[in-house]
Amino acid sequence: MINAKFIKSCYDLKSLPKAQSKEIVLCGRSNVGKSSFINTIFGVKNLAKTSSTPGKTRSINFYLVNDKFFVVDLPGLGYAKFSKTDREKWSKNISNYFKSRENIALAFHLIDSRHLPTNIDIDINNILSEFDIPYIVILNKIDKLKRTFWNKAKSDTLNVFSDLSFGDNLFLFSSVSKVGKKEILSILQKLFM
Ligand SMILES: Nc1nc2c(ncn2[C@@H]2O[C@H](COP(=O)(O)OP(=O)(O)OP(=O)(O)O)[C@@H](O)[C@H]2O)c(=O)[nH]1
Ligand SMILES: [Mg+2]
Repeated sequence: MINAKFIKSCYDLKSLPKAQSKEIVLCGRSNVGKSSFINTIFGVKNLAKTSSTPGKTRSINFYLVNDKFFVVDLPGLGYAKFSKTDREKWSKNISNYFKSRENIALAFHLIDSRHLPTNIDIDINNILSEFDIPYIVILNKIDKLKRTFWNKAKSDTLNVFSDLSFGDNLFLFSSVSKVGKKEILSILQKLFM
């Protein structure tokens, strides 16, 4: 049984909770499905707030799973309707978060499986690599892609991020069809449960 509860929302890095538990982090472009991923993986419908309008998550949100580890929902990067100042502030916040938080055990970088990785995805990958954060790339919303395109989505991603290996640190996922849920839960189980 998984027990997940909301801990707090932080609007700046000064108010982050004490780093007393390991944490896993959800990052990626705005609207790629980070909050939905949390709800799907932990089986709680509205644990993390989702929205069809991009830019829903505007704070760093902490959840505690099984009283053991934090799950962190980051705001999406690159939402065009935010002011440039806001986008730059959050981009900096997120970079500083990865730089300063020593208890990060794993990051899930969600990428939209329907498109090639964008410049924002490349920026995120650079941040994770720069600060030596172990990460897994999730090709999300795979329910929107016909099966005949699944291999192409994988190989397009591998062409951009050549260090990835499918089934190890690259997975297909969907919060709608639940593809990939079993595999991700098994990774978390090995890490924490
Ligand atoms: N078809 C499909 N839609 C999804 C999936 N995951 C999320 N969505 C939809 O995509 C939209 C955005 O989902 P969120 O989970 O709020 O995305 P987010 O990455 O947290 O967005 P921000 O907080 O704005 O950065 C919502 O309409 C979701 O229902 C998926 O796997 N498949
Ligand atoms: Mg969100």
